[in-house]
Amino acid sequence: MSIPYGNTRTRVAARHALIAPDGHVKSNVPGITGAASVIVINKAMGANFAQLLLTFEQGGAANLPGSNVETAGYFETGGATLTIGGLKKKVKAGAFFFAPAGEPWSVAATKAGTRVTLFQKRFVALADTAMPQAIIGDAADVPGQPFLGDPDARLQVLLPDVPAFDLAMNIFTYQPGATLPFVETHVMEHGLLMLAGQGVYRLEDSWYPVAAGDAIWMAPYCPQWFVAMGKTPASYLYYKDVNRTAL
Ligand code: UGY
Ligand code: MN
Repeated sequence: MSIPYGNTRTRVAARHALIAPDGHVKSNVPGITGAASVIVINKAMGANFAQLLLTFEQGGAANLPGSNVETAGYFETGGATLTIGGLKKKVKAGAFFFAPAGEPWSVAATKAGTRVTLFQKRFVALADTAMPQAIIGDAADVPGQPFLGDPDARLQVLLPDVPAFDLAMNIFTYQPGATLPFVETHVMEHGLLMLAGQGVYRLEDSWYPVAAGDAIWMAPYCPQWFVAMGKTPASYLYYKDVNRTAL
């Protein structure tokens, strides 16, 4: 979308935000080299997690130490060598991973233009439950299930939906005209990246045209709805906190 000078589709409200890519500004993120790193969402916005967009040069790297932060990541384009603790794999576009809290992880030998989205949160342990394990997978191997019975709105749940995990990372793909079946209002928070296509996102009482490259933050209880528009399917990657007690 071409935007006249002095305008942007970006909106940052108290309980939701739309971040269009025209406004991105890089940060230096400790441990990440040879990359343009954008902290798209974090606690400064009001969120309880961080969403980063890393665009690597050839031979870029990320070296993150083990800490109380866990990371879920998705390779939108490019490729690299990914290591999480004892797991090591060459990955390409469509790869995803989960690095548990306490586990160091790294990305090395990135191809030029490799784009990776990271979701990071502080892990909340669950009593009598083992730590979640490291994962490296390929979204192409994860079947899309009809969402609440609609075959035109398909959900790929990338990480195990078990109590050990306190976050989820999913890909939602809509055929043109398909919608979220109702306006959701829920305790879970979302970070979202539009991967393909376009549509309209309702966030609280505002409706936003959105397209590939846009990011969205939805605070807990932000009413939300989406319709895919245009002639090609729309898809988005999103984060959600799950599986923990109400109090
Ligand atoms: O998982 C979800 O809450 C999902 N249905 N929300 C969304 O796509 N905005
Ligand atoms: Mn939702």
